[in-house]
Amino acid sequence: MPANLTPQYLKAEEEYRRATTLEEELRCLQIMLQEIPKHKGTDHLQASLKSKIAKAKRDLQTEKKTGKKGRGFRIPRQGAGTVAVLGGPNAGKSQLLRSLTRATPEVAPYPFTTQMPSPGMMPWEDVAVQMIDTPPITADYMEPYMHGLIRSADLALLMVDLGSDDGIEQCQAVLDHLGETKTRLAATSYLSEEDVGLSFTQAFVVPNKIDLPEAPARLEWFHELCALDLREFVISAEKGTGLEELRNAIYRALDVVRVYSKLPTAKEPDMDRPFTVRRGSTLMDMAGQVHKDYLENLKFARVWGSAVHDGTVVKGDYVLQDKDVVELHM
Ligand SMILES: Nc1nc2c(ncn2[C@@H]2O[C@H](COP(=O)(O)OP(=O)(O)OP(=O)(O)O)[C@@H](O)[C@H]2O)c(=O)[nH]1
Ligand SMILES: [Mg+2]
Repeated sequence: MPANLTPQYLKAEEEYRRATTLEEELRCLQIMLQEIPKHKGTDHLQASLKSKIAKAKRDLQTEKKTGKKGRGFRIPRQGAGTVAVLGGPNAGKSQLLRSLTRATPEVAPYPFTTQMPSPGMMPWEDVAVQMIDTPPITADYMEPYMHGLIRSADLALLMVDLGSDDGIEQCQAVLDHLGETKTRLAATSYLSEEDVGLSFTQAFVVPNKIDLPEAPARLEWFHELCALDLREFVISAEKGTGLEELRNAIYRALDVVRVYSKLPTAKEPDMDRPFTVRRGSTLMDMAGQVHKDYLENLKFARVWGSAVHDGTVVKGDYVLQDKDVVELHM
C-alpha cells in the first residue's frame, strides 16, 4: 500500500466500485479525496481522483441537461449480491439464467440472441442472489454499459462454450477485450491503487456444455491454451451438471452474512426475510438498511446469535455474525 489509507477511505473506495449512479460515484470520490493522506507519495493518486471528480461532475451536468442517464444501462441491485454472467456468443449465458433462476431469457442455437441485460434471482437457502444475463462480448464489440455492469457486480461468471471449436478463442476474445479497458476480471475484487479508474471484479471461469461428447477434449485444450488465475466450475447449464457446486460457490463468494430483525414488541423475529450485509459489517451498517432513522437514533440492540449470549445488549460497532437475530432500539 503506497499510503496509509484510512478505513473511511477504504470504505468509500469499496462503495465507489459498487456505485450504481453518478451521484453515488461522485460522493465516494469526494470522500476518497478528502481522506487520502496528502504527501508526495500520493500525488499521483490525488491527481487521478481530482480528474475523476471533474469528469463525474461533467457527466452529471450532461445527464441533467439531456435528461438521459449518461452511464447507460443500470439494473438496480437486489438481493444478497449481484453476479454478471459474461461470455462470447452462444456460450450458454441465458441457459444458465434459466437453470439457476426463474427468469426465462430466450435461449437459441444461434449467436447474438440476447440483446439487453436482464436480471433473475437465484435462490440460496432463505436468500436470493441477483444474476444478470448479458449480450455477448466479442473481439470487435462490447456494449459500453457493460463496463458499469461488470464493475458494480460482486462477481462475474466468464462462460466458455465447450460445444464449439470456436469457444476457447471466443473466451480469449472476451479477456483480450477487457484487457484493453479499465474493467478487468481477477481472483478477487479490488481497485488499483496506482490507477484510480482500473477496477478488478472477482470472477469464476465457467466452461459449459460438458454433456457434449467433444467437450472434455476441448476443456483440455482450454487449460493448455489459457492458464487463468480464476476458480473454475465446469458445468452443463442444460443438464444441470455442476450447478449445485456453482450455486454454493456463488453465494460464498459474496461473503455476506444473514441477519434477522426482530421488533422489540414482537415475540418472534421475522425469519422469512433476512437482511444481508458484507461479512465484517457492524450493527450500524445493518441499522441503516432497516431504516435510515436508525442511523441517527440507534441507542442499542439486543442480539441472539453464535457470538454472544441470548439477548446481549450491543452497540453500533458490534460485528454481525451469520444468522444473528437483532432487535434494534431507538
Ligand atoms: N448441449 C448443451 N447445449 C447447451 C447448454 N447450454 C446452452 N446450450 C445451447 O447453446 C445454445 C446457446 O445457448 P444460449 O443460452 O442462448 O447462449 P448465450 O450465451 O445466451 O448466447 P447469446 O445470447 O447469443 O450470447 C442453445 O442452443 C442452447 O440450447 C448445455 O449445457 N449443453
Ligand atoms: Mg443469451
